[in-house]
Amino acid sequence: MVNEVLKKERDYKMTKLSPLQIERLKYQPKLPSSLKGGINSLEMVEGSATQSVADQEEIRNLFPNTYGKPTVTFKSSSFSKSSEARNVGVILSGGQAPGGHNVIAGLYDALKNSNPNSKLYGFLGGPSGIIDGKYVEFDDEFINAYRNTGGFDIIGSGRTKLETEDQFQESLKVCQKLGISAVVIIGGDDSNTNAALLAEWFTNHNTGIQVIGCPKTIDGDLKNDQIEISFGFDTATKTYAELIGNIERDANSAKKYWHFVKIMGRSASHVALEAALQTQPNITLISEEVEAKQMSLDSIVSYMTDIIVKRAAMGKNFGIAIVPEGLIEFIPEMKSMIANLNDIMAELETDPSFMNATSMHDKFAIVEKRLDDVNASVYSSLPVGIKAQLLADRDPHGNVQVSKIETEKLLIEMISNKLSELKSRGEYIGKFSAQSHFFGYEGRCAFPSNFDADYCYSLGYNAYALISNGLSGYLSSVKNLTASADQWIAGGVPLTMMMNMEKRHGAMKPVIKKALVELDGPVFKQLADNREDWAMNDRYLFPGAVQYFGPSSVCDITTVTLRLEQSKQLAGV
Ligand code: FBP
Repeated sequence: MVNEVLKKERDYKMTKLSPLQIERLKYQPKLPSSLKGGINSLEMVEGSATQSVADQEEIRNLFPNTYGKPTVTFKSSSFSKSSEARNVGVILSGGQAPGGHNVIAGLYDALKNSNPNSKLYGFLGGPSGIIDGKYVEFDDEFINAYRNTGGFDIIGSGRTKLETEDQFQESLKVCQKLGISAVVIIGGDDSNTNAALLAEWFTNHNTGIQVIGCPKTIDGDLKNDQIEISFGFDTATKTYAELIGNIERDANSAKKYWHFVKIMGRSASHVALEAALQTQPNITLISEEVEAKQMSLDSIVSYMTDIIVKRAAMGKNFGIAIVPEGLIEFIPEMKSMIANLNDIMAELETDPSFMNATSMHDKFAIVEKRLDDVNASVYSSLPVGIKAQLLADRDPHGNVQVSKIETEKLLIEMISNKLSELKSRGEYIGKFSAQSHFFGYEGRCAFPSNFDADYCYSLGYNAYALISNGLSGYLSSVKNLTASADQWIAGGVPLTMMMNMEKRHGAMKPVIKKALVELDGPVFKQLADNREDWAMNDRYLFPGAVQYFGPSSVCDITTVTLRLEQSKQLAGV
């Protein structure tokens, strides 16, 4: 039945393809040369044993079977082995990111290349699909309809956290019913934490089922020495940069608005930083810098107001300000208040007086009573809308849903108040008229850029190489990404290598460590070295739309972030 519904949906879509879709379906993604000979002609080379990035003893104790394994790389071999048919399941997990369909296409092609009788099952609606036994079986026609397309609609996604004994038992039953001996989880840091837990459980229970992760997230925060970039970051940042460039041109034409653009990326500011380097706006806030400099909300507002007033004195009553989505969590007084609030919310979720409170004001009062004194006064000083947004449900991993907090509007309101104050003291403030934007969902399902199409296909293909070499608890890794695709290096990195202990839902849990913007790194330095110039002089850049056909210099370029990070590594800095 489920298959039938999906089939009908797909068949309808196939009759309504746009000219671009028709051409993109024909695009053949590039593979690293080591994988081009096929799955059965690969040699696996082991690196040295690994350890977790922090909290080694706790992580080792929690993952006794999968901890400490070596990194691996693949090289092509002239010896070709035969492979038995296998059944594999795949899950799309967390927020959408351009290229997810190509990971599945790469995995499918590798599986069939290895043995045409192998089967690939897609679990529906994210990790809950493997628990509830909701799945589809892919065939050529199904996969071909989604090659090089954006979105996760091939099987849908979800944010269920796989962590309980019951969930693992149910997953095992479903895998055994379908004869599945390996599961691929395509997700970000939290979803790959799920993958690590499931891998450990399956190994510990001698199930013979392997688990492999693939690094997905537009946020760009799942990266380290082994993972150069998460997929989707390239396309999403290019999409936001196109939109910001368009807004810059509009602002520079009409010269009457300040545009405040909040940009997705959750905690880390990689997306905001990359979009800023591509477009050179007047103001770019970076959450990690705000935290390092211990900037209060008031000092951020003063910094921005100062630029607005100076530009007004030059006759420029317009500009662009970029605000990273997670800013609020990095402002010291807010961070402390949110941490306190998260612990309280974990208790209040089961407290009838809070859950049944009919007015928001009653909820605010309950929360303020429970918060520590300082945190209560920070919370109560916020506008009502922001206070309510901070009480919205946590995601299943216990994170505040920063996409729901309108920081850009909070800043506009506070800057307007500060400007009124200055005006009342007789200072010249020009005219301040602001527009707010939030770019996030617009970029998550765009057609994958050529880079993401190639990278994702390679990640999926490589995931099966890891499976066929008997590995579990590994993340598919493809490196050397600023070189041409044939020189990319395919391999795997143990998931436990990226883990540390963090507080979630009020308790310490093993999680994959998020990569935040490095303030001493070349990417942030590029912004820091130029922002004074960009603030006063309009140095706007207009990157335009992602291009799929045309010269390689236009179609195959990677992000500024990746280029700068790679040049640092090449220089051995
Ligand atoms: P993940 O890739 O980490 O799952 O999140 C991506 C993301 O787009 C974040 O940037 C954003 O904060 C969040 O998802 C929004 O979540 P939702 O789609 O549930 O609104």
